[in-house]
Amino acid sequence: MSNDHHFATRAIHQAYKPLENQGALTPPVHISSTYAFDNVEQGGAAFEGENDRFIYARLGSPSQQLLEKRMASLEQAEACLATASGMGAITSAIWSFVKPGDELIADLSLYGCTFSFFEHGLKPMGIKVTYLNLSDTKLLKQHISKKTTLVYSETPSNPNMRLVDIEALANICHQYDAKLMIDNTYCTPYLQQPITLGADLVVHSATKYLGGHGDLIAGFVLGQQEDIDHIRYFGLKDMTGAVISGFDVSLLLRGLKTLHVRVDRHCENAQKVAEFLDTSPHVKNTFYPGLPNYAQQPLAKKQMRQAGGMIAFELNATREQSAQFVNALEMILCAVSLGDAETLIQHPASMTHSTYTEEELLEHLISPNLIRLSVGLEHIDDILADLNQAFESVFGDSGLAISA
Ligand code: 3LM
Repeated sequence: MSNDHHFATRAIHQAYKPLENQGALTPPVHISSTYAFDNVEQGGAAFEGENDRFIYARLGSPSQQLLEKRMASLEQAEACLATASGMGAITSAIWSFVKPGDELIADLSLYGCTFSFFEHGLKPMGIKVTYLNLSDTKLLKQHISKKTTLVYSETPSNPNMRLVDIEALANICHQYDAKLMIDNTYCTPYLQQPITLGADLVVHSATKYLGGHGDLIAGFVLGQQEDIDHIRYFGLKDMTGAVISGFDVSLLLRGLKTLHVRVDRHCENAQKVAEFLDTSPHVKNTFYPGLPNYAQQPLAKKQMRQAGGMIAFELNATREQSAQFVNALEMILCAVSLGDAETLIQHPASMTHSTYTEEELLEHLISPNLIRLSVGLEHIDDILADLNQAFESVFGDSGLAISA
């Protein structure tokens, strides 16, 4: 199937023909750990890369290859590697390209375990990590040098919804032969395709919207064939061993089939929830790219197809009252992770971003009062009603009427 077909069609059909597989609509799941050869010569040739036979599941499997082809098509990337987790994707990719003495420049706001990997994995190995506010493209221009191997950012960032201009950053990176690596977990390729904007590598936690049902942990790295081969045969094979299981490949193929439909509804619900929060007298700030008062809305319109399903907000309240608000919710679940059918809420300073110290949270623009909401697929009236009753429970009144 060519890339002329629409996203939704490729998410369902790319790289698999039922009629060439005994009519099976759902592709078979390969769980074999090893693959047999006709003889030693054929096995030897496979190890030399002289034929395309599968060898051992740490290097890939037929069902993994199908998933990778489908995902590469959705991200408009030349190649893709599926991994056992988002952190498996991030660590396998970064370890493949940095060595002691190199510099990695990262945006100020990062998912907690990515930050922890930079602090406790890369820095002790002699890799310099510099954090900059990459929303201000000028800062990259001022700090990048020939020692910079990688520039790394999420957009929107977890948890505070800041954006970076992918195209502008890529142009600067390429003047210095540095690679731009974007974590596209929040958007998925349905809403944003960093490679088409000049990024060299894209990583995902597929645990989130791509799987979509909270029943798997997985990741992806995407980029040019040469880079992905290097990550597969070095970063993953020899360093992290973060191999995806055949069962998770199957669940992910299923998740991808409905990605566009689910994400459309996540965005529709999140827009209404963000508007509701933004008009509440109990909410100090609502960070959502779909709000007219969102500072980076022009950039959101330029590089994102819709505003996404994630919202961050701060209450006009103490940290204790913010926790009380989360605890007062009845249908909405207090849980980390995101992109599931269930609406999930959490307090980053206590949970996902507890890898940052109090000082680091402030330095990295993550307010200790911030609440993160992953808007799910329940009926919008029920989501708003639950938020409303939590406002009443903490503040004595909701401050407004619900209008979905
Ligand atoms: C979370 N995030 O709740 P896995 N990149 C981004 C992410 O949000 C995540 C990863 C990578 C959350 C997980 S916190 C204990 C739970 C932007 C994960 C890592 O290895 O698949 O979890 O992805 O924000």
